Amino acid sequence: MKNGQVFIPFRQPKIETEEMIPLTENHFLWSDQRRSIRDFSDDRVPREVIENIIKTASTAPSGAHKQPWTFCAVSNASLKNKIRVAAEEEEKENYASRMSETWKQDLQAFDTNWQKPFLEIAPWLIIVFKKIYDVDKNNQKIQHYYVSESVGLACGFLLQAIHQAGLIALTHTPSPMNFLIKILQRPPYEKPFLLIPVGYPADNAMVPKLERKGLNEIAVFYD
Ligand code: IYR
Repeated sequence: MKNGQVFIPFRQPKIETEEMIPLTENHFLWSDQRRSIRDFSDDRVPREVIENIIKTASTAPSGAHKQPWTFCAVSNASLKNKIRVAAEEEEKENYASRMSETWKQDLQAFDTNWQKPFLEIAPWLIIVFKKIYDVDKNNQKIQHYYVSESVGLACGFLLQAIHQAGLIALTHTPSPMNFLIKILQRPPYEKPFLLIPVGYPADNAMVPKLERKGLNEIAVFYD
């Protein structure tokens, strides 16, 4: 016991270097297969799978272990329709006037536009909210720390868990996203962070042929 906190031993099996090198390489190769997909199939995904994926996301580290996130999982057709209509309204405005010319040019390779049919076709939408703070049973404010960093990490874990299930996702960012607070009736201390449709790829799904940056462009070693 230290400062009122119980500490328990932490042990994990040691992986030897010879095994670690192929393991990490294979994990990279498998991770490299993940793509953002816009063409979803409407095939259903069991709720239990989504529950497991969300539980995995919630294993992410967070500032002072406050776990400052709420994952709203929507499969209800009428709610998905409401979300699509509201998202398209904002995106129409974005593409028409709010986005810069450079931004629109940068997006040309992805062939995106204001239309978001995947918000209704995908069997699940996971809307991730960041909790700016929390309130306890007595309505006392609970302070949170590094909220965006923590929720960003949880979203990374979420995407990897989706990939591991053989499912696909899109990190969608309709902007502004305040309509999600209203539609999903979230409390004022929760702010929408990402809207992530989850499901199977459509049979005719296409992705742009992209290159990822090489190690020498993303890393600097000081050994
Ligand atoms: N939110 C818009 C624009 C957009 C933004 C990013 I960052 C993308 O990677 C793709 C699109 C939309 O979703 O269309």
